[in-house]
Amino acid sequence: MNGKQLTLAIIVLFLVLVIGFFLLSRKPAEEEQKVEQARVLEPKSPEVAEKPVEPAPEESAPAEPVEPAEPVEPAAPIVPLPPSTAGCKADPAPLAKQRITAAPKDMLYIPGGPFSMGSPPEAGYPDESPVHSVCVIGFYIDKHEVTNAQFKEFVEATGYITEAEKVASPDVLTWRRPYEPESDAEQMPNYPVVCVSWNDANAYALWAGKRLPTEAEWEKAARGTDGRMYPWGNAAPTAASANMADKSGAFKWSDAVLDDKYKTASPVGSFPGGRSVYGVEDMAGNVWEWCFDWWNKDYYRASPSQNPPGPDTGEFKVIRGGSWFYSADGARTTHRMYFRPAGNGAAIGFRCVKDVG
Ligand SMILES: [Ca+2]
Ligand SMILES: [Ca+2]
Repeated sequence: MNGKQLTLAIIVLFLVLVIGFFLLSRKPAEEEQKVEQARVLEPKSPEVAEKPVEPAPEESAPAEPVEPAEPVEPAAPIVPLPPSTAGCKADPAPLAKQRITAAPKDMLYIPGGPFSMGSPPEAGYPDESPVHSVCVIGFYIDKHEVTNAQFKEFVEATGYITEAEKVASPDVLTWRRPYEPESDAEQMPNYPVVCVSWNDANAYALWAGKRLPTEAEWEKAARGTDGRMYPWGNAAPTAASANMADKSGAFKWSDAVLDDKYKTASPVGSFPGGRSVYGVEDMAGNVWEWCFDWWNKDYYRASPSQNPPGPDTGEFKVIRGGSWFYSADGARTTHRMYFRPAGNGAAIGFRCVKDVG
């Protein structure tokens, strides 16, 4: 081989190496798409819908929960507004009627009086027992879960930054991009706000002149006074009842027959067939709802019979009602789930209540 041939061979070899490196380093578009979808839709654990006897919070986490490891700055202390501790008695009918008529915009009146809280051991998990009579003072509750449009109003008025937004990562889902980094809450004004922590929800409630519902208030608004299993009654859920993990979502625990048409959340009030007896919407499904109370599995064994405010302290806050990411079991009115107050997820939102007078 002469000098010219050697030079030519070196050049050819160099080109082969460059082209080979380029081809190997290029990831097919289809593969990239699969990785992205998996990150968004697959839960941390396939057991999410199989609530254990002693629920394990980490395994029961809705989609993509985020617990900020290092907030950029410490959150300003926000003191939660406690529920009323005044005496409780059933509303006289004329009073209830008057308050129903006088309800604030987009809120419904839940009459004061006793109701049956919890479920018997054979019908629920241990933390739902025992069934006990609880009296709550009449209160107003949001007809719908708080929406993106409402939360945006709060953020624009106060400059509030949610806990998820304080995590400096473009991959973290926030209320502004709730289901995947490309999703845009601006385009979904009537959807429930999600990826908000208990602290964020509480801050919104105070700004709105409201508060988060106690578990007892939430359960009464969902269940009424006749001990029903679901907001609409005791009939098993149908595709018209609630947005749950159905065939649209195709999660491992999805109901393969139900077809509610929503893979993730739905605009609030999309399931009028699932209204509670008081007319409250989406108390079963769509998104879990933060409650005021700390969660304690034994709380029902010794809770006060009037306006129970939950334990004094705890590690987790209660969430209620199930979601688009959970089986129909979560939609039972007595089902109790819980999550860390600084955590959030694409299947957790909230609604507020307001005291009378
Ligand atoms: Ca669904
Ligand atoms: Ca809900």
